[in-house]
Amino acid sequence: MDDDYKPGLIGQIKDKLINTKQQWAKDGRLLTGEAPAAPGGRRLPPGQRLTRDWPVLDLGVQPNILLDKWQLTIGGLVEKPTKFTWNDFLDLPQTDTVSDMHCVTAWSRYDNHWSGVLARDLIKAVKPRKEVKHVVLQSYDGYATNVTFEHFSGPDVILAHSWEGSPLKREHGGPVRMLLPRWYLWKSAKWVKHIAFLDRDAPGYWEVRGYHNEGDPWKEDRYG
Ligand SMILES: Nc1nc2c(c(=O)[nH]1)N[C@H]1C(S)=C(S)[C@@H](COP(=O)(O)O)O[C@H]1N2
Ligand SMILES: [Mo]
Repeated sequence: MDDDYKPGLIGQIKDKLINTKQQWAKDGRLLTGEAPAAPGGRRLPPGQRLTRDWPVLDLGVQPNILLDKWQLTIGGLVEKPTKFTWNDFLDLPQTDTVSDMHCVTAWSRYDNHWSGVLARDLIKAVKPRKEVKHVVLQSYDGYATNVTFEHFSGPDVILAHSWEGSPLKREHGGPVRMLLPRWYLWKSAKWVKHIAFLDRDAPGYWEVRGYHNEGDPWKEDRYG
């Protein structure tokens, strides 16, 4: 973690919101105890409600990264550590996906259209070594989250720069955010800056504050 939680940023973080979420984690708020969905069954995971708008959730800092300053660096156990500029990023294969979002605060939003670079295409470009088991996503606001390499390699995992045909808005993580649609949305780092491929796990911002390490909405992996 190169520059986690800089003091200057910490000062701006909405402590109240964070404390509330941590308290929810402690209390086990929103857990229904329902069983995981049967295969081929429902679309709305247990305890979730559908929303048509798109709430904004973050640590209270929405970094403004100009495209000519934007960089995505890839490090850790890879054959080709890489620094992508905006143009380099657009030179990678571009793909459109459609997926649902499930936030641990209990809203879900269906049929989001994303455009960007599939994690699979990024993996092809940087070639992780075979010891790699975990991935850490680090963001311009000091946020970090961890996923297994298996999760990161899913066919629907995308580094998105557009939503519904328009550039992703700053409040939703533009210029580029991750989308890991099979996991609660806290795994989908906004303003992604650095991706590290590791042979060990490294729990991120919410994972060390009471959230589950995995975050499967079908198993209600809300808090861990
Ligand atoms: N960089 C960064 N990414 C982040 C967060 C954050 O605070 N910083 N919050 C996470 C959480 S808890 C959620 S629910 C989603 C919210 O994404 P949205 O604001 O686009 O709905 O972003 C996730 N990614
Ligand atoms: Mo969240």
